[in-house]
Amino acid sequence: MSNSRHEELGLTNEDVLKIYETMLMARRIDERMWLLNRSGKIPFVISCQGQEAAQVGAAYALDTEKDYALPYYRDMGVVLHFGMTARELMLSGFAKAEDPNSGGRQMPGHFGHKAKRIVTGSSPVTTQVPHAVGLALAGKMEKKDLVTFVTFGEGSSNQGDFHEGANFAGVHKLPVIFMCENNKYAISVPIEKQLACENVSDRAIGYGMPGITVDGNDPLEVYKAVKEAADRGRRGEGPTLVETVSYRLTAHSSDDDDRAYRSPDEVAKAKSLDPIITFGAYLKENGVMNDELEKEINDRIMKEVNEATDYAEKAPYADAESALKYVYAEQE
Ligand SMILES: Cc1ncc(C[n+]2csc(CCOP(=O)(O)OP(=O)(O)O)c2C)c(N)n1
Ligand SMILES: [Mg+2]
Repeated sequence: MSNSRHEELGLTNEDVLKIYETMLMARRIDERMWLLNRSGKIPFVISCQGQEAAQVGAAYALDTEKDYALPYYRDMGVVLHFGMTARELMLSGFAKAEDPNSGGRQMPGHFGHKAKRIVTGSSPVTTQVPHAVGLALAGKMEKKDLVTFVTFGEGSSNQGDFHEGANFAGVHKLPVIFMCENNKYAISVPIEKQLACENVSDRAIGYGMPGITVDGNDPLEVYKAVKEAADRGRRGEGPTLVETVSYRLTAHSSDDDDRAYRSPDEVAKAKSLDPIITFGAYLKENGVMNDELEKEINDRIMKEVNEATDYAEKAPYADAESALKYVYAEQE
């Protein structure tokens, strides 16, 4: 029997099951957050749905002990792979004191976890890009074996921060992986009205780095591209731009109504390529998962999501007195 695609990439059955589990965990947490938002329990959701394959496939190609992740707000799959837990994400959703991301000070989706090498970001889109470039420069100066992995949307690839960061990383051959999660929309603006070039990856040539566009619904394709980019970075050959093409399966956020600017037909068509379903089917076709194992995984994940929800709902809010902590220097 010939090797399956994941075996050709050097991945075991255990590896691909782990990728699937992390993708499914991200999806189930996200779905729960929408329910909590619609029932008035959490203030805001910004979804990863439709982008889990790109996120987890990419993160799986990195070294979580050495590399740094600079995620953007949809990257639940990335931060889960870097070790953030369902409980931590729910604490952030409920804005509770114990939330490691910001102690309940920030909106959900502003990921940050020092011990887990997840660098906190700001609300203005693309500010994480120059941060990733600076971190890679520091790593190079200190001769550390690390790459930085930064993500952003295709709309955000129009921001100056992307172009300045990419140029600097190209000139100085820094170990940065720029990953654009192209989900075809920037809020209500469709891709045709965002870019005059065909692919976001076409922009790489201007900054002296390779650019590649891959199917963002296929975690194995994304893994392969990011693995090659990480290897290049570690060899001192500089940055890479990877574009993953998928589709935003939900509205932009819990405050958006996407019926105003796209048709239900278009969304239904994209749902037929939902990576949770297509990667699940791949695992079954290749004898890695059967119906029984699929149910077992799903049940285990739902139990964890339920426990995380209960814990975070009951957890205390931050004390009012702590509101100015980290804003002003503390007196000795
Ligand atoms: C500098 C800046 N301008 C505008 C916004 C408001 N805003 C938040 S998300 C977003 C759309 C970004 O689209 P894209 O980069 O494609 O990412 P997606 O949300 O589609 O994943 C905008 C305009 C912002 N946060 N920061
Ligand atoms: Mg987008």
